[in-house]
Formats: sequence, structure tokens, C-alpha cells
Amino acid sequence: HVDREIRHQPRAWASALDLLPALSPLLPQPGERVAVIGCGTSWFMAAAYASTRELSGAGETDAFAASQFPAGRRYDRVVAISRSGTTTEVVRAIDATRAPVLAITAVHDSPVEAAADDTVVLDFADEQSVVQTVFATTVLILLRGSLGEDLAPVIAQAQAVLAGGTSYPAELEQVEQLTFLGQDWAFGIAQEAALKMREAAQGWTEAYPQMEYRHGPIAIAQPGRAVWVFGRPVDGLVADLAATGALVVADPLDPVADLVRAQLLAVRRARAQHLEPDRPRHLTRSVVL
Ligand code: F1P
Repeated sequence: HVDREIRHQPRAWASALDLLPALSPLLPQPGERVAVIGCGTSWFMAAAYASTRELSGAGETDAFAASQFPAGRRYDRVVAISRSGTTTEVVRAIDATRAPVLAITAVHDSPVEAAADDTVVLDFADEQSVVQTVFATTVLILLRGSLGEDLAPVIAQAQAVLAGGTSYPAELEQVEQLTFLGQDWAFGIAQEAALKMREAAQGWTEAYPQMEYRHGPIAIAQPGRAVWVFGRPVDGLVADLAATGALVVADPLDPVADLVRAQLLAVRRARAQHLEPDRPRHLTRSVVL
């Protein structure tokens, strides 16, 4: 399924943006103090959105893994992201906060919907794989659109990636280790790429903010390993990376379009090891305690 779901992304993003005018009154309003929560992939999308919203000037925005949410803090609104709508930590965090909660899920009539004040159900972005791709990116595109961003170029870039026009270097299918870097909101995307590679392909991956990478993690860079930078590399980083002999990937793609390349790589690396990328070991579609 995951191949089909990865390829469905640009269409799902366009559908979400079509809904934006109708959904806008439910989404965070300018000036509101917002917390965004989720688990796993949904947490990384929460982190990416929180950073984008804060940088856009729309208002203070924090992101938390749902299990780490400080429920006593005052927020004007909590946004809870959960594809399944059943993840226990998300339901508990919603129950614990006094702020109004907007849930974004893929499934109707879920426990998360029951606990939240308002719910947006992106059922056209639901998926059958345990490994999340289309739901996660569709939520992020919708939320970026709500900040006034023009996402047509991002959709076009993802279409080009899927058409094979913007591929990754073939050596990435062989490297023994991958580190993903991203500055500001692209750090959430780097974390998500690293998670995809772990879930689907059982790969050893790490993720850091770009500026953190030189504070220790660079010690493991060497030939046969790769470092993939999402978004524009900070000054001097590519030269430092090249000096280690590691394979460096850095393209001028939007980080979400670049994530599509990482998803495709995760599937290719899984297949090369005869792993089933839809159904990673030790993982279920949602974690219910
Ligand atoms: C969250 C999640 C996924 C992960 C796996 C298990 O689910 O941790 O991110 O990929 O499917 O569940 P949800 O709350 O978004 O349904």
C-alpha cells in the first residue's frame, strides 16, 4: 500500500487546500497561543507546523509529544494530530487540558474526536499502511496553507519527484547509516525522514537541527554513511560534511517535497532487504495502552 499512498500525496494535498476556506474558522487564528501535540509521525508534523507558525508571526506555538504535554499550561488552543484517532496519549492529553481542542484525524467517530471540541477529518488522506506518509504530509500542507503560504510550487516539486525527475543519488540505497538535518521547521521533517527509514527499512538513522550537528554528531560521519540536509544548508556545513567523506545530499527542494524522496528511499531500502514496508516489526497502526 505504501507505494500507492506515497504517490497519492500531491492529490491529497490539493484536496486539503480546496477545503481550506471552509476549514479556516476551525483552525488556529492569528495571535492565539497554541500547543500542537501528537505521537510518532504526528508529533514530528506538530513540531514542523509549530515552528512554521511561530516564524510566520502568527503567534506563539509549542509542539509536544502528547505524553510530554504540560497540561497545566495556559493555551488559547490545542491542536491534536492523530491519524487513527485512537492513540492513548493523545486522548489523555486532550482530557487533561482546559484549552479548547481542535483534533485532526483521518477516521470518523474516534475517541480523539469524542474528547476534542472540534474535529477535522481528512478521510481522503487515510491510509492502510502502518507507516504514515500521506496523512502526515496532508495535515502539514493544510496547516501551512492556513498561514497564507502558496503551496502550488511544493505540489509541483513533489509531482516532479514522483515522476522520477528529481531522484536521490543511487548510492543512498547502499549506505550503512543516514543522518538527516534540518533547520527551524525542517528539523521536524528531518526527524520524520529518519523515522521512515527506521520503521520501513530498519535502518540506523539520526536527526538533528543543522547547527547542532557540529556539536558532536559529526564524529560518526565517514565514507559509506550519508548526511541529508532538508532545506537550505547553513554556511560552511556542506564543506565540513564533504571533508568527512560522507555522502552529502542537499537540494533546493521544499523540505516536504524532499521528504517524498526520503519516503521512496525508505521503501527501496526495505525491498532490497526483503522487508515488508507496510508492516514494520513491533509496530501497530496506533498505540493503545
Ligand atoms: C501515531 C503513531 C504513528 C506510527 C505508527 C504508530 O499514530 O505513532 O506515528 O507511524 O503508526 O502510531 P496516530 O496517533 O497518528 O494514529
